[in-house]
Amino acid sequence: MKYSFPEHFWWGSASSALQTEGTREGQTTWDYWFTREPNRFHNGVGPQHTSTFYQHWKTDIQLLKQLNHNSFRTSISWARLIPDGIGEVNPQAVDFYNQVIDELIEQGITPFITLFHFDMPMAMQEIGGWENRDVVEAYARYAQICFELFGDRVLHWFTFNEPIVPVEGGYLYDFHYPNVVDFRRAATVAYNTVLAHALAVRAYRAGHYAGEIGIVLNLTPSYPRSQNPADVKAAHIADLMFNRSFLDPVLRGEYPADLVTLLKSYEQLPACKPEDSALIAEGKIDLLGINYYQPRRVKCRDSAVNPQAPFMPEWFFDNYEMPGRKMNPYRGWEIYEPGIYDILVNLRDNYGNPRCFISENGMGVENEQRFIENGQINDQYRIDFISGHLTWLHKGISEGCNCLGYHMWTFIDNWSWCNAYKNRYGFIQLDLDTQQRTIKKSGEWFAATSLNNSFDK
Ligand code: BGP
Repeated sequence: MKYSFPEHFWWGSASSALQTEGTREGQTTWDYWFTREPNRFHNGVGPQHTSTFYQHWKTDIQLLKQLNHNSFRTSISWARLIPDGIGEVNPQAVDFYNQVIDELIEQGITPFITLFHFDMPMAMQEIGGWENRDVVEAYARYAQICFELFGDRVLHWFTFNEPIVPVEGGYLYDFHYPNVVDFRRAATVAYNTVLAHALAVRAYRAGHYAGEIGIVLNLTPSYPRSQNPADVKAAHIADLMFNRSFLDPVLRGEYPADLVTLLKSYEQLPACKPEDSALIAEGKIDLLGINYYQPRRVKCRDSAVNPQAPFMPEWFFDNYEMPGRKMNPYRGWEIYEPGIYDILVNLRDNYGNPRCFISENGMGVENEQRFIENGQINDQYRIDFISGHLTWLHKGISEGCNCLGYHMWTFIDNWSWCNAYKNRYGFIQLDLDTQQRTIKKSGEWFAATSLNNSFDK
């Protein structure tokens, strides 16, 4: 069967500043944390070992063109642009981002720009990071500077990439700096991130720029083990905590009432100011980026909560390992293609069918060298992964969902936070010693799909 996509469908990939660029003036939390605890990073490889986009941006953009990308998302590094987060703008950074943006446009690739992809300037973290409203203000200033510098050419802006991940990683589950385990502080970080988002949207609207502004959320549809009311309730709470805590403010302009009630009853609500609600309502977006990697399967808890244990989302559910689920064993994530369709249908039916696109989807695989045939990685599993998801996306579009494109994570194998280079995601293989880039079979498949705006399966 042939799967064709709407005209002007966005085909591309996503990356981020910290994971690709390399050497930078301003320090981020990642640089600092690595000096403190290198053992937290796979094989002790830290954020200085990137795919060197800062040096190779021009030839890398040629490779994007070879992949027939018509669009590409990366982020601006706040710490590169404003090394201490709040002071002087670094002119070399302005030159660099201008060159990248201009070259992308020159090559017919529409730049999509994220303002924050997990990379907090260390100077901002030192004064409390997202827990401090001064940092929220500093971010709003940074966003405004970006709009002024690049907003004449960048027409698709994203305030944050997966804003719940720094909340989970840094304040609940100990996989990002500052490694705090404290729900109320996590809720404060989440809340202040929403305020920062809304301030950036406000600044964008005030500047009357030609483009659009949105956010990228990692949506994990929550499936209950069964239709038993206790399982359904568990899935509902997981959905409130992990999806709707950001989805509702950015699409409806307010938090779900039952999330607020729940957190209030456990005394976990962050400090709010009376003027916040009006600001949050101003944060409604034009375009939603959806990162989809895995579903969340839950069931009601089997055991009573230990009242001495720190308050956690898991007070309300247990994770459920569905028998027979398809796994990506390297990343430990379930592969569930219909999830993409369920997300789109939920947006269509419950959120007014917003303009959206898949901003990340991908499969990280370990030791891909074993699949080399005639000098090229034959990653048929990745082609199957992509085409499997695209068929469900196609079904969503054919049923009226407003999905405008599909971006993969990522174009060249890159450094992946605590996993460093353990799992490779790229359309293009990166030789870490020589920095040589070689297109994988999936890259060729994607280039053909993008060119034809269709694929056969
Ligand atoms: C997303 C992030 C990316 C990227 C990707 C792959 O959550 O936006 O930055 O890293 O996941 O995940 P990981 O690197 O953890 O394997």
